[in-house]
Amino acid sequence: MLRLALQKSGRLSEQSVQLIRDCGVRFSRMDGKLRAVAENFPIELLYLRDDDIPGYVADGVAHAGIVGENVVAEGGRDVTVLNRLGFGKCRLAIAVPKGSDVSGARGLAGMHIATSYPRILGDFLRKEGIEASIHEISGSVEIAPGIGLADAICDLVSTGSTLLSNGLREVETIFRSEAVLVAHRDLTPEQTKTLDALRFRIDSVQRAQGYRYILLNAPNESLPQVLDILPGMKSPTVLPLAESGWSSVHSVIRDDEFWEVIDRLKAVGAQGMLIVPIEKMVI
Ligand code: PRT
Ligand code: ZN
Repeated sequence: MLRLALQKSGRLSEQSVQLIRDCGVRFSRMDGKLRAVAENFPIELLYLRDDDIPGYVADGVAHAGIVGENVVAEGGRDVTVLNRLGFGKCRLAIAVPKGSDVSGARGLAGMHIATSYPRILGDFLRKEGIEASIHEISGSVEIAPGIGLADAICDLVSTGSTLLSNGLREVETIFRSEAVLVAHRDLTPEQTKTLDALRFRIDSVQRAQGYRYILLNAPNESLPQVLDILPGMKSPTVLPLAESGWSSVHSVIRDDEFWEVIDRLKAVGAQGMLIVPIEKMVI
């Protein structure tokens, strides 16, 4: 049985649970319960505070976990980072009051910086050779300059609206983070096997998220151009339509080039395009 720790409630909880469900693992999530055993996969889920996850995994109480990379780096516990999961993206940034004339990290010399991330900030300042003092606070970091507690802050940012509404401006990003799958260093062969099976499913789910399946009809004379635009996984499937002189083409396209590909296909005569999401992609 592999014990997997997820954030109990917070920014990563929903997507962590969804990812495991997308991997075909069935479990019930009852409010208030701290653990759940999966019905069809040898894992047990533990719901914990995010800050506790690296420690539980390092100590082997949990064998793996899903947590923000920022929490892993700040905690300094010995865990292996296995997969980047593509959600919970944010950056740890230094910000100063809007009116300040500090323009880059160098300008922070001699300042007091408030943060909940003293380790990551300390490493950054040391590496850059900047002498500034770190004031550790556990929450509401963004109000520190306004109440005279610090000259600058170092906090997580995603949209930037918290900084903006507190009259702050970013000067430097010092760390980029997203949710990661972490594991204990010494797993038993059986635990490793279960974790590998889970990672195989995670990869298939993630790969599918970056692609869509496309079906279209094209006159046979424009097939060379259509196939040129649609490389597909290996090569596209081409089937004859009942109407002679026409073919149906099936392929996959990347999400990030979706509209560009559609426009080019239209321009070479493709019709009746059907684009559908892909649930899993196994290669
Ligand atoms: O209760 P528990 O200890 O488990 O949770 P928590 O309150 O400590 O963490 P939580 O749920 O807030 O965040 C969990 C993880 O989500 C973090 O460790 C990050 O990896 C990730 N994450 C992604 C964020 C953000 N985006 C984020 N924007 N964590 C926090 N924020 C906060 C930030 O601290 C600031 O207060 O949101 C505010 C800024 O947001 P914007 O959108 O205004 O820039
Ligand atoms: Zn926390």
